[in-house]
Amino acid sequence: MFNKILIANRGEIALRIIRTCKEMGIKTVAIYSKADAESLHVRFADEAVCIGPAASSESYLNIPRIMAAVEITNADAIHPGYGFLAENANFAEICRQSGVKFIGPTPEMINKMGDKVTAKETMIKAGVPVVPGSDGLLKDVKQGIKIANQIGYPVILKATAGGGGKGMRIVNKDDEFEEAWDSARKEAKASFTNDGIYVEKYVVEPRHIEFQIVGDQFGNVCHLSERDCSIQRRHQKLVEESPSPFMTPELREKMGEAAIKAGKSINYEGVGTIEFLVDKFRNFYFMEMNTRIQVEHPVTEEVIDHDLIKEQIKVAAGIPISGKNYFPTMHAMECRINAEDVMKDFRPSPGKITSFHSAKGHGVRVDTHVYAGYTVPPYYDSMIAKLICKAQTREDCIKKMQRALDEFVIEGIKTTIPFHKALMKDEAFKAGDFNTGFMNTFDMDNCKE
Ligand code: MV4
Repeated sequence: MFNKILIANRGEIALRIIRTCKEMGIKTVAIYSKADAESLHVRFADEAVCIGPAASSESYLNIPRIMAAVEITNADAIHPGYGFLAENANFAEICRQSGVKFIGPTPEMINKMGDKVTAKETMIKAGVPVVPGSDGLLKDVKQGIKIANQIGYPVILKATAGGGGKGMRIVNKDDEFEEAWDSARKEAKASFTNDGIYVEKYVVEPRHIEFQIVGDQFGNVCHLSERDCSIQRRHQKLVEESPSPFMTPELREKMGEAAIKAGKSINYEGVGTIEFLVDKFRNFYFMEMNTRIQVEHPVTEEVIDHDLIKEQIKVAAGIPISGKNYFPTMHAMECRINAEDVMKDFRPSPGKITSFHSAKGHGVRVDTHVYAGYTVPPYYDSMIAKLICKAQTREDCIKKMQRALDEFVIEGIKTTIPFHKALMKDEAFKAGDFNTGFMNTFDMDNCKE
C-alpha cells in the first residue's frame, strides 16, 4: 500500500480524498494556489505545498510544479481527482516515468478513450451498441451529406477530440450541412487544435444514463450500477441520482453487461464511467467513457454502500477487486450547489460566505470545502458543495432533499439552492418523466423566493 499520496486538486474532492486516505492510514500532501491558502484541504492534509499563483495554468495544471512538490514531500502516488489533470495522458506518462503511481488508468487507456472516434471503434469491436454513423472521421462535406442521407436526418456532427458539447452541431437537412460542418470544424480547431469531425444519427430527447465500473490489474471488471444524469444545463450536470427512474432489471442487466465489455476491451484499470444515451424505447448507445472519478460518485457510494476512492486506491496498489457487480439497495440523489445566480442565467457569484449552516440529519451527506467566512475565489469551478440524500424510495428521497434544502443556509453569495427547491416540487421531475432536454422548458420563475 502507498505510504503518502499527493492530491493534485483542490476543493471538495481534495478533501474527499484526504478523508479516505486518513481512514486507510495513508499520509497526505495537499497542493494549493495562493488563492486557496484558506481552503480546508490545505488544513486537513498532513503536509501542504503552495505551488503557485491563482491561475490554474500556473498551479493545478502546472505539471513541473506538481512534480517538484512530489519530490520535496517524497509522495509515492498522485491522486488527480476530477478536472484539471485527471484525464491528461501526458501527466500520467510523466508520473510513470518518475516512478510515482498515478491513481487512475494508463496513458494509453486515457488516450484511447479521449479520442471519440477511436473509442467508438473500440466499442464496435467489443460488441457494445453505438449510434449508427460514419465509419471514422469525415473527409469532406460531400461524404458527410451522403452518410446523412443513408442514416437519415436529423444527424449530429461531433468533434473526435470533443466531449462536453464543444464542436457539436445538429443538422436537419442537406441545406444546413455545410454551414454546420464549417462552424463545428472551426470550434473544434480552436478548442482542441484538432478539427477531426464525425457524424452520427441524432437521438431525439435521450436520457443520459451512465454506468460506474471498476477494473483491477488482473483483467477483472465489474459494474456498480447506473446514475441518471439527465438534469443538465449547457452540458453542466445539476442533479444526479441512482437508480435511474427509467431503469428496469432487464435493461440494467443488458447495459451493465455492455459497460463491462467496454471496460474489458481496454483492460481497464481503475474506476471509470461508461456514458450511454438511452432513447424512449430503451435502446441504449455508448456515448463516451470517463477515465476518472466523477463529481457524482457519492450517489453510487450511497446506494451500494462502498467507498469509491478507497476502491480506486486499492486497485492502484495492485489489490484485486471482488469481481461481482453491485446493485442499488437504496435511492440516492445529489444536488450540486454552485456559487451562481440562477435568476441571472446561472452567472457565477463568487465572494465571501457570511453565514453557512449545512443541512444535517439521517440520510443527509454534504461534501464541501467551504465554511462561514470562506471567500469563494473567482478563478475556478463554481461548485461549492454537494448535497446527497438517500432513502428507501425515490419519493422519500425527494422529500428528504426538500427538507435538507430548506435547512441549508448560505448567505453572502447567490447559490443554486433556489433552483433545486423548485426542481424538487416539479411534477414531471417527481414523476421521473424527464430527459436531457428538461432544462430547455423548465420555468426559471419557479425559482423566485
Ligand atoms: C448525442 C445526442 C443525441 N444523439 N449524440 C452531449 C455531450 C456529448 N458528450 C454528447 N452529447 C450528445 N450526443 C447523438 N447521436 C445528444 C447529446 C446531448 C446530451 C447528451 C447527454 C446529456 C446532455 C445532453 C444535452 C444535449 C445534447
